[in-house]
Amino acid sequence: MGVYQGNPTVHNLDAMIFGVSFFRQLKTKNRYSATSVDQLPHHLAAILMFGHALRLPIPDIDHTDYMLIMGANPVVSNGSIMTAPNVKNRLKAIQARGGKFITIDPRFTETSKIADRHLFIRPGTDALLLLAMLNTLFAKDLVTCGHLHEYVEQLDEISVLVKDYPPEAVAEETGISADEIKLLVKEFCAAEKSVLYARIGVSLHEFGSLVNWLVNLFNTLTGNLDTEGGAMFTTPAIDMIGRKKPSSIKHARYHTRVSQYPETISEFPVAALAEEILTPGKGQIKAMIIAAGNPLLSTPNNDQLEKAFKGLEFVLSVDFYINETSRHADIILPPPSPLERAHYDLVFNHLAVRNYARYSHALFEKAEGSLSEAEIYQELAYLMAPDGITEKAKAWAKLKFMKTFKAEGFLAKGIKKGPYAQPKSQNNRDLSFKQLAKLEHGMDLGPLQPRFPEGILTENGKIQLAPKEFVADLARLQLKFPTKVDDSTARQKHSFLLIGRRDPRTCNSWLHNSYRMVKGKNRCTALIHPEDATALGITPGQAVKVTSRVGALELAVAISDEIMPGVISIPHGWGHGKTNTRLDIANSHAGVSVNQLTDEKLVDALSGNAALNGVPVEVTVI
Ligand SMILES: Nc1nc2c(c(=O)[nH]1)N[C@H]1C(S)=C(S)[C@@H](COP(=O)(O)OP(=O)(O)OC[C@H]3O[C@@H](n4cnc5c(=O)[nH]c(N)nc54)[C@H](O)[C@@H]3O)O[C@H]1N2
Ligand SMILES: Nc1nc2c(c(=O)[nH]1)N[C@H]1C(S)=C(S)[C@@H](COP(=O)(O)OP(=O)(O)OC[C@H]3O[C@@H](n4cnc5c(=O)[nH]c(N)nc54)[C@H](O)[C@@H]3O)O[C@H]1N2
Ligand SMILES: [Mo]
Repeated sequence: MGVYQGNPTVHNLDAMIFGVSFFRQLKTKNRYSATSVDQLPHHLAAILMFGHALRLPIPDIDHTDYMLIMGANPVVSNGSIMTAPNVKNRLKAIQARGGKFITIDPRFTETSKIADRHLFIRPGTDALLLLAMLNTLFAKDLVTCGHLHEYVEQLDEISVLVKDYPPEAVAEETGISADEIKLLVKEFCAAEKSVLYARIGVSLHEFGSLVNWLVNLFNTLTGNLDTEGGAMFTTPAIDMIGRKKPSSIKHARYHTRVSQYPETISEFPVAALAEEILTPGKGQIKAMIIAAGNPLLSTPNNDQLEKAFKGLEFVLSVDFYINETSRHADIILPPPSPLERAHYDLVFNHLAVRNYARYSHALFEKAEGSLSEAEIYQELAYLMAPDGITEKAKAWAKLKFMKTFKAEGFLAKGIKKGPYAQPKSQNNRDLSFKQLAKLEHGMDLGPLQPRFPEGILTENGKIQLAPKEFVADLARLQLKFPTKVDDSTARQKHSFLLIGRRDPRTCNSWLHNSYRMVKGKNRCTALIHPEDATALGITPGQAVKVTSRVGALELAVAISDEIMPGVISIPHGWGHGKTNTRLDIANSHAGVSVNQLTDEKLVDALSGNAALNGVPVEVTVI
């Protein structure tokens, strides 16, 4: 049995509580989710440096004077591991108080358009840039850990590791000049409060884990970790981290059967899913449960995964759409829509730029006879219990009958145990669930507060600056980018590096089910630079064929100097045309799936996270 939980799970209270526990009770190690086509490297850096997967640094955007944004486009995405409503205004406010923000991206993005400066970077080379920035810190004697001085370990080791990476050594490969790198560091250190924020552009990346480690290092060694205006940690009303130190490092405790990818926080990288289904032998996956996900469109090498799914003996999907994945299901269990259920954000309160709590009541009654997601998972637990999965599952089944356990009970308990409950809590707020449920707009719990040293959850209570896993992985970087630069991989004639793109009317693959979200001018285009277009003899709107190791696609070109030469950008989530059964999505609006080009073998080797950015492709005119 295998399980894949998609991204909407974390936006769904019932799925978070009841789904997650149900899947745990299946006792299968074959647990997959959208995490490994997303933020897995962030978790790994947090585990190894700070001791917990959710101890994720969040940029204190409302107080910073200088923000470096690397591989993120918050103006379109709304933030991500920086949950920030109205992010555009928050960015402009940095400028209004005399500060600056700068984007580093292979594309001049919607965020770059309002930034003070934009720097093009060649996809996949961010680790080199960060090593050079750290090198500059040591060379210019700018290292300071501020209030965390006593709580860091292995600083000397870092100074040695970054020695081989002066800005001059990485300028050509990254496309950013040595002077520019030095200026970035100078400005960053001169500002009173600075923060480096990096997101999916560098997480879905061959060196995603290294990059996230180096980002945390840079914030720490400039004295901007856990300080106002820097990279801070949240204090949510329901703390999913808990106060106890974790008993073990939740990484590489076991590995996948075929490619030996490591587990992280009890799940495997989804890049391994197809081979785990296709490869015969003991432990081969024969059945899948898919919850709130569409891996056949959202994960690398769609065609191979589709082939794998066709061979499965049983597929169950919990989804309200027939999508590329659920159409292979024997049974689809449709949950109510988001407006028919109550919500409390268990996860995103951990990622938000301000502490807050809000409980949203369901806006509409769910249809009579339909099951809530809580009921679906409890019912499944019950139905499977007679075969004796676990004692716990049986207990859950019983609870279902007694109808005593509701998400609200979980929330009430969580808030009571949390930091705002006691009358003498740090904020004297005396929060309870009952009170929260009455507040239509929730409760503002104030700006982010320093959490360290108490919040450092490593074994010895110190920040690990040089975890051995990252140090060892530097050899892989060195192998890919030998210090002597040659002009090979990235810039072979007419050879491109593929990156992604999001736009405001999409959310991964599923908003494309709505005609209103896909209608209008074609947005599923391949963006290339005018120089490349001229070299290939392409005119705007012309169709091209894009080919990678695993597949090929045909789509129209858009030409713009807002993309770096040698780079091609194609948005993901499109491609419902092949399979969508709804007539209102005309094929002309369906687009194509970029994940027919992304390669399941191209991963961040340390975490197994898919490298969906920086994929080498060929472009030919058709
Ligand atoms: N090339 C490329 N690929 C990418 C990315 C990229 O940048 N480039 N981004 C990646 C990222 S960051 C992510 S998070 C993944 C997302 O990948 P997935 O997590 O697989 O998400 P979707 O493909 O959007 O599919 C979500 C499904 O959940 C259903 N759904 C929505 N709400 C609910 C609900 O409340 N309950 C249930 N049961 N179902 C619900 C929708 O109908 C939809 O079918 O895609 C990844 N894929
Ligand atoms: N409208 C909309 N909003 C969304 C989503 C959506 O699909 N649509 N998805 C949601 C989800 S699940 C997530 S995870 C977040 C993601 O939130 P963001 O991380 O902000 O997502 P993107 O807009 O994909 O931004 C990634 C940027 O990285 C750049 N990039 C690509 N490769 C590289 C590289 O090698 N180096 C550098 N430095 N940059 C690179 C890309 O050009 C792009 O501008 O967005 C969320 N919000
Ligand atoms: Mo995501």
